[in-house]
Order: sequence, then C-alpha cells, then structure tokens
Amino acid sequence: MGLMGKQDNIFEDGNLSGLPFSFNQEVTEVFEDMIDRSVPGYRTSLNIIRYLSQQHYQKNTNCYDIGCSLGASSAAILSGAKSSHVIAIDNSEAMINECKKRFKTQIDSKHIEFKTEDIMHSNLENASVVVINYVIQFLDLDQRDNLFNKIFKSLLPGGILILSEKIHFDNRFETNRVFKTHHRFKSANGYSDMEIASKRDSLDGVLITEREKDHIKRATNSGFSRVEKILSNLNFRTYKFIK
Ligand code: GEK
Repeated sequence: MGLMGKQDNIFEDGNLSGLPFSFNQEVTEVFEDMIDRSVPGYRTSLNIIRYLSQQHYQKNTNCYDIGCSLGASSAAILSGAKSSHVIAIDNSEAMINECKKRFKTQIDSKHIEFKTEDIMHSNLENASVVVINYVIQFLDLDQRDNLFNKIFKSLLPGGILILSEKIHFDNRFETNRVFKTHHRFKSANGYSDMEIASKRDSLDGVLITEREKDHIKRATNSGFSRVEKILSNLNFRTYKFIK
C-alpha cells in the first residue's frame, strides 16, 4: 500500500476498461498508491520540494502547485514554507473535490486555495516557488512552451520552478534498458505484467515524454538562467530552474 487511500488494482486482469487513462474518480481513489508504486523517487521529490520551498520562498508571494492531484506537493511546500500562500490547480474535478476535504483547515486559514482549472488558462502572478511535479508530460506538446513562458513571467527575481518529469533518451537502446529496469521496479511493487502492459496501453498518447535536453532547452528559452538537476531515478528527473 502507498501513503494513504485504497490500493491500485485498476488494471488487474478482468478489470480492464480499455479506455484512455484519465484522472477520474476511480483513479483519484487509488492515486497515492498508484504514483508511489509507479514512480521511482516520488517520495524523495516531495522531500526536495519541502527543502527548496523553505530555501526559496519569499515573504508575501504566492507558491503554485500546478497539476496538484491530491495536493502532495502543496503539503510539501506548506511544510517547508510555513507562512506561504499556496495556489493549487488541477483540471480534474474528482482530485480537487478530494483536496477540498483533506485540506479544510489550511483552506480556512487561507494558507491554500484549490482551483479546478486547465493550467493553460490559469493566471499566475507574484510567485516565488512554482512546482510542476510530473504534469508537463500530460500536456499537448505545442502547449508546453507557452506554459513555461507564463511561469517565467509570473516569477519574481530569484524565484524557482521545480519540475519533475518522466523522460526518454536519444538512444533507443538506453530507453529500452531503463524501461526494463522500470518494469522490474513496478513488478517489485506488486504490479503484474498484465497490469503494467494494460496501464501502458491506456497511457498511450496521453503521457508524452520528452528528452532531458528538451526540458532544459525549454527552460532556458523561456528565460531561466540557472538549471540544476536535483534528482535522477531511472527515467524520472527533477530539476530546479532559477529566475
Ligand atoms: C503530485 N503533482 O502528487 N491542467 C490542470 N491539471 C492537469 C492538466 C491541465 N491541463 N493536465 C493534467 N493535469 C502531483 C502529481 S499527476 C502525475 C501530478 C501522474 C493534472 C491531472 O489531472 C493530474 O492530477 C496531474 O496533472 C498529474 O506531486 O499521475 O503521473
């Protein structure tokens, strides 16, 4: 089992919907278990978000958690930067409804607000910390540059963007080697070959990875002057970009 919530058995034999993957109610209920068992280094990425938020948060500014799902990164920001105001955005109504229940106290004390919004339409401003933890991969390729430009504009000097993504490699053999190891990682976390294959099919065309250099180029093109690779776990990366 993962951090909280129900165990993910969505792709178990005999339980296949055959539909493209979506962040619906069914996924929301098992989401923490799903991401924890599928993404190597996920928990570490949350710890890093906590440390970096503590280090880089500037007083009286906003922190954004873009594609917040159940708010794990928001909670990490708040535990690092205790006086911050977090704006957490996701276009899945099921996810945001669950967040509103879980974060009631912090919503009442105005430390956090949740918005059901497509991030391409969100207005971002006065930011010192922006987190996008495994979200760009779900956007259309032609939207990604625009989002980065918008984030860069919203940040104050010294502000940071923390980006985590699944990537692929230039070299097909390397991609395959790492892919096989990632398969073993998921098997060791209790997923059967059938579940792994079905989830992969359902993510086809929904999760579109890029290469490390594509992410770095996008960040520097949008104006970020410093790029640091913070985590590298198989085909998953976390970067810090500083304005
Ligand atoms: C975490 N950050 O636990 N607008 C808003 N939200 C979107 C959009 C969009 N256009 N596209 C996708 N999402 C979290 C984990 S999960 C990662 C993030 C994963 C949302 C989508 O609804 C989902 O909740 C989230 O991005 C991606 O740190 O499942 O691999």
